[in-house]
Amino acid sequence: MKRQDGFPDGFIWGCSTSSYQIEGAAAEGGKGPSIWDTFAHTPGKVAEGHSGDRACDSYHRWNDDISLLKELNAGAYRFSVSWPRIQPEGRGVPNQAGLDYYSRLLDALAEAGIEPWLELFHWDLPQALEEAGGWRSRDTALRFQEYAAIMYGHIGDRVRHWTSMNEPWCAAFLGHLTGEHAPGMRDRVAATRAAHHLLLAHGLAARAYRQSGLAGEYGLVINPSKPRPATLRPEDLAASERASIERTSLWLDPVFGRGYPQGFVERFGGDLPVEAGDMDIIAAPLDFIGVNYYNEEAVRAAAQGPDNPYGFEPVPTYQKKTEMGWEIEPQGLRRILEYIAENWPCRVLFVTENGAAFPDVPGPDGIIRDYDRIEYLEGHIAACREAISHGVPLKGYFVWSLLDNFEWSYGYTKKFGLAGVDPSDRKRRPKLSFYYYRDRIAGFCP
Ligand code: IFM
Repeated sequence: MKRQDGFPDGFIWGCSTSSYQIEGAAAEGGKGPSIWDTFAHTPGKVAEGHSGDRACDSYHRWNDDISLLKELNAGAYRFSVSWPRIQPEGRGVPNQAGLDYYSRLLDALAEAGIEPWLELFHWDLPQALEEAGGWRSRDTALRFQEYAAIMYGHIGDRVRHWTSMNEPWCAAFLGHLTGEHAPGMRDRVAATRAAHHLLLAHGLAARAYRQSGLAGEYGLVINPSKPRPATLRPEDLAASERASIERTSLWLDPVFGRGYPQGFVERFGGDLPVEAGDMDIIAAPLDFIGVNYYNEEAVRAAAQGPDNPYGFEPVPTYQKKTEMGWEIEPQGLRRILEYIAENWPCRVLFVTENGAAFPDVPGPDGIIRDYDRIEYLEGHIAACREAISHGVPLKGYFVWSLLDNFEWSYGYTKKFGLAGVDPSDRKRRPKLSFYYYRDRIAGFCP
């Protein structure tokens, strides 16, 4: 039956999660520590001293997650593999218990008819590699290639959609420039080196995938942004241009074989540890780009200094905000998709994350009627439909997130899930938005 909502047949509807945010079992099954285990256990780094030690306990309750996905009738589930579960020290022979965990998950997804979207890296770098220089070191990119090859060899035949990594901007800049994320550094040179090695790791892993002979689709997930200038003053226009380069072209230009953007090279090129051949590796052919979008913002020029390493800053805007303080601007999703489709030769785009944190206060009956999240999702899904009608090759949409989970430095204080997770027994409790999304997936939303 033809869909009533204007989305093409075959459009992929899914949900996203990530390993450290949901798995828990931080020291079980032979898993080694990651930089997020270390960071979360460092006093003052995460709200209320929270950590991913137990998270949603998906290491044990993965079946509950699959039941939710089945109830949604989701076509796809995007999850990440915990590198230190596979290689506790970030190198060497794989840990069988770790491989078995993902193998069980894949079997159950196959049985449920849900397409796995496997992501190799969502920020939980093995701590042992951090101690050897982390993403500042070229060797980490080589170790990533080794880890990727292990995954291709063990489960490659059961996964048709692969992504190397999630939002390398966050790993490089939040991790090494502002220190909000693990490993918590505040050093521009470190951030620039990390950016290059993340891209190199992506390229090495993508090339290894092609060489493996596997025939799935391979992509990279970024969180692009093209902030509005706060005013038309030249310095604010330049600030918005710089912000857009760091969030968007710094990643897409090299991946599409154009090298690093001039605006970045002029400022930080001396810190980019590029070696002969790197740019070709980074430009390994891709099947799709994943776009994570939450908000737009407006920026103005600001004095660069220890408290503002970017040299630009967001300005308050009039739009309604989510619990993260992020403005709600569905048309921003359409704009960024169109901007990417017009400026880079992407054959296919997916919205690999979109969603919002809200207070989620339960009613007297215990049910969370999260109308604000429903309105957010409805607006952004409508923006996707508009982008498609304007010619954007958008082929799917994933909600962030299936579950309330560990929201990095905010711990469990910010909730993005379609389902809550009871802290006492880890039971999943669908919110009203869960049923909204189920109906939206079905193509009929009353
Ligand atoms: O929770 C994160 C996710 O890990 C990466 N993208 C943004 C989400 C919300 O902040």
